[in-house]
Amino acid sequence: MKSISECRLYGIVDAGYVRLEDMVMMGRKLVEGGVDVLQLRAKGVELADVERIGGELLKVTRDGGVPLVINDHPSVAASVGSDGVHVGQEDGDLAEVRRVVGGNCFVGRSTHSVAQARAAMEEKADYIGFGPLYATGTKPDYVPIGLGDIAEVEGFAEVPVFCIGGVNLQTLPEVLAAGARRVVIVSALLQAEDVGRAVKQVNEALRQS
Ligand code: TZP
Ligand code: MG
Repeated sequence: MKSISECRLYGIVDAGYVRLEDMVMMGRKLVEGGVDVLQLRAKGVELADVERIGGELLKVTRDGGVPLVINDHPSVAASVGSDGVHVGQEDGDLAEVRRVVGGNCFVGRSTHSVAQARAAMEEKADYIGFGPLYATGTKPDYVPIGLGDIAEVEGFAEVPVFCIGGVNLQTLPEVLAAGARRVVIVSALLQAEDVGRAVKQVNEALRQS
């Protein structure tokens, strides 16, 4: 299976865009298209459903040789046996998250500023998300941080940095030019007419950078 440092394109199956009954099919499209790592993000969904869908997605990601990350719920990550867990700024300290998920599960942290990215290095996150770069309907309450701090964060980060928020085929060139090496793309993949083709186009652009 790919290690998180080998990953450049991070896809998310997000219940804000995908009906629960379609989550596994969408995960399969993303993985077969070629995302390097897949997250299950299911805000407001019953934990039992997150656990069930997570278990089904784990088979999909295992078949594809990519890690599965569960967002927000360390206990579900532990019960599903996912490869990673992702937590936000409000989700407690990483030592507690690690206590719940155990030593074989990597832990990612959302960061929204240079200071938060530095703090995530100190608390030994295994990777960080950095954004939202642009305003995005996927996380509507957050102020976009722009592209200006990407190079600085890439400069000091000792772990993979996944730039996130409003990344799509149109914005990707300037995101990469600003110093990004890895991206998370949510709506632009989930809403694509042909999801697999959209993933391949992004991977092509990433390869050229
Ligand atoms: N965290 C920061 S921005 C964001 C998250 C989960 C949403 C990114 O979604 P999109 O649709 O790729 O802008
Ligand atoms: Mg969270």
